[in-house]
Amino acid sequence: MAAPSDRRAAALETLRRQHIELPSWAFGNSGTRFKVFGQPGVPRDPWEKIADSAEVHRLTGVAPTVALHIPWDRVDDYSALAAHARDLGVAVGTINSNVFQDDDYKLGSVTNPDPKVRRKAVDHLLECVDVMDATGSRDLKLWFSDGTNYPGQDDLRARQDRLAEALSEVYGRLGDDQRILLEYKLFEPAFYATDVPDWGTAYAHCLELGEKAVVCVDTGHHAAHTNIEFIVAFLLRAGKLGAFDFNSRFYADDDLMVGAADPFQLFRIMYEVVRGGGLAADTEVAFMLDQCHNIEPKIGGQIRSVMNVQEATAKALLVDGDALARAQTEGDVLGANAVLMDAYNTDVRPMLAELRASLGLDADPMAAHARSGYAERVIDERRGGQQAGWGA
Ligand code: PSV
Ligand code: MN
Repeated sequence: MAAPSDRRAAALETLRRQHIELPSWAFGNSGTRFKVFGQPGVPRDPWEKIADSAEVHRLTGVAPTVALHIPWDRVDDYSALAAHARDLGVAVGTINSNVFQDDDYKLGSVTNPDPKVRRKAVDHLLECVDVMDATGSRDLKLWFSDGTNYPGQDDLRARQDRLAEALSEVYGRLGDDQRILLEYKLFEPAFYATDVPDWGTAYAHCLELGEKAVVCVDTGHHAAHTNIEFIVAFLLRAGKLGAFDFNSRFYADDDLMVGAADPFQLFRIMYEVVRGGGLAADTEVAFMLDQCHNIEPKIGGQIRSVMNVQEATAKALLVDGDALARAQTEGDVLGANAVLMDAYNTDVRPMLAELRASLGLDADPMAAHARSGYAERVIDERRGGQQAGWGA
C-alpha cells in the first residue's frame, strides 16, 4: 500500500507533466446574445491571441498549446503562425472547425438537406485538415450546431446518414497521426432535435469511423444532473475518450470558468480520469479549456481556470486507491465515500506552490500576472484596429 508521502510524490510527478490546452477564443471579446462587453487590450488577431496564451503558459507552466478556431483564426500562412507560437514558447494545438456561422447553415451544415451546403461544410472541414498539416496539429475538433427546431422539419434518420457520410469523408482525409474529436451537445442552437446531442451518438459514429475518431466531452454540454464522471469512465474504458472541453455549465451552454462553481464535480471527473489511466505518461486524452470570459479579465480568467483544473487533478491523484478498493470490496459504503472525501478535502495549494517553485515559477500565478505589467502593456500597445471577438 502506498504511503501518503509516496502518493504525494507521484502526484507531483504527474502534475509536472500535466498539459492543459487554451482556446484562442478565450482571449477575444465575448458575451451573451444580449451584449458583448469589450475590454481594453484585447487581441486584434490570432498572433496577439497566441501572445496572450503564451503569457498564461509562462505563469502556469502547464499550458503549452493553444487551440485555433477556423475561420476566427484564419491567416494567410499557418506555418508562420505556428512558428510565431514556437518563438513564444508554445505550440498550436487542436484545430476547431466552424460550420455554424454562415447564412447557408441555417438548416444545418453537414446534415443540411441541400447537398450544395453539405459540400461547402465538408470542404471547410477538409480545409481544417490542411491547416493541421501546416501547424503540425494532431486533432480536428468537430462540433455541429446541426439540428431542427420543429417536429417534421426534416428527416431525423436521413440527417444521421448525411452526418455519417460527411464524417467518413473527413476521416478518410486524416493523416496517420491525426484524429477527429467528435463533440456532442444537448441542445442549442437547434431546440427540437440536435444531430449529435449526446455521448452515445458521438460514440456510435466514432466506432463506425475507426480508431482515429474519438469523443470530446465538453463539460458544459449536458442536462442538469447528468453524471459526467460516468461518461468519462465509460469512454476511457472503451478507449474512446479523446478530449475534454472544460468549462462550467451555468450558462445555458458552457463558457464559465471550469471548477469555479462546482469544484467537486471537476474533482469527480478527474478522479475517473486518474482511475481510467487518462493521466498516464502516454495518455492521448487532450485536456482543453473551451471558455469565454465575458465579464472577467481574460488572461486572469484563463490562469484561474488552469489552476482550478490543477487543484482538482491534485486532489484526484491523492485518492488512496488501495483503501478505496478495499472498502468497495468489503461493501463499506461509508468508508469508501470517506476515502474519496478525504482526498477532496485536502488543501493542495501548498503542494501546487511546491510544484511551481520546482518549475521556477511564482507560487501564485494570479499575483505574478498582476505584478508583471503585461495587461497594462498590451492595453497601451493594442490601440486601434479591430478587436477580436465572435465572428472575427
Ligand atoms: C459549442 O458550444 C462549443 O462548445 C464548440 O466547442 C465550439 O467550437 C465552441 O463552443 C465555440 O466557442
Ligand atoms: Mn466545446
